[in-house]
Amino acid sequence: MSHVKVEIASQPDCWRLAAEMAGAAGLPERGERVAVAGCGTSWFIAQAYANLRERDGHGETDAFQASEFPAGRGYDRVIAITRSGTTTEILDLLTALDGRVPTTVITADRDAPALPLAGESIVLDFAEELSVVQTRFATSTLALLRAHLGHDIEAVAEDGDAAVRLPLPVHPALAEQITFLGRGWTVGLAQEAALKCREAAGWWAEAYPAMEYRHGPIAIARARRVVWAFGEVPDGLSAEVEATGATFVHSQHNGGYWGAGKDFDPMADLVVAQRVAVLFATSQGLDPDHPRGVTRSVVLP
Ligand code: F1P
Repeated sequence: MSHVKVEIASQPDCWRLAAEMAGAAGLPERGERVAVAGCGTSWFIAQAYANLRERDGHGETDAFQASEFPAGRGYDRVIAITRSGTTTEILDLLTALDGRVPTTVITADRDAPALPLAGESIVLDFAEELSVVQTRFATSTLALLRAHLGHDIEAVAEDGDAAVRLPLPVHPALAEQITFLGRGWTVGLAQEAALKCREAAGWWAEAYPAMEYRHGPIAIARARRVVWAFGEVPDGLSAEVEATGATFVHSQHNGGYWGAGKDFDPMADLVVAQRVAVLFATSQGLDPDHPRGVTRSVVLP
């Protein structure tokens, strides 16, 4: 079995462990103006958290790719998310911010070079991964940050327990392309789901804020293509998608893929999408742990 399959299945228990660290030093105070930076998967987790923190009234929160961080802006704290703690853009950002603003790094490796560059560090070593493709470190980071916002992570983990087991709603033989949609904090999750399909399987996947989808991207929809929405769905969108011949997937649509008749947390949707990405890889005979052209982190000379 691939490492990533094991890591995906372990996510709900990792989220429970992450939630126990919600009191860790270095997480932002209520009212602070915060920026969160990451690259790749870590950037999408930063987006999801930034939206939730602001939505929940904890303070203005921005998310940036580490490489595009706006150097001139004033923040009360900058949080850097990096599984490896080796990504060049993250190390450069922490170096540039040193002494100017309080910083916190969230990483999986307590020996990572990012640690001494940050004021505070939070190490989720239980969520470290052998697969190049990130799953449980990313979602455990989000679970930690959500727990700090006061979310009930046990309820989220119970949805995750179902998500690691239930039948998959998309089959590679019937889906040549997937577009993921989200609203608010699930935009970041939709981006991450699409990245998983591209990274793990070289599968054509895109992602958009759901209200943006009608502004052009819907032209991609047709038979044998899938539109998969996380969270709230704009009125009328499922019918518009189905009119193109594409398949519309949502946890609650047409009886849903949960078969349980209740709303599930969108982090559980992401788990299902991760499983689909792995299936897309293995169905082509690819190794999802070692995707073509992707390295565990990007370390530039
Ligand atoms: C960031 C990252 C991963 C991506 C790939 C390359 O790594 O962009 O998200 O999947 O493995 O590196 P990190 O800074 O979180 O270690």
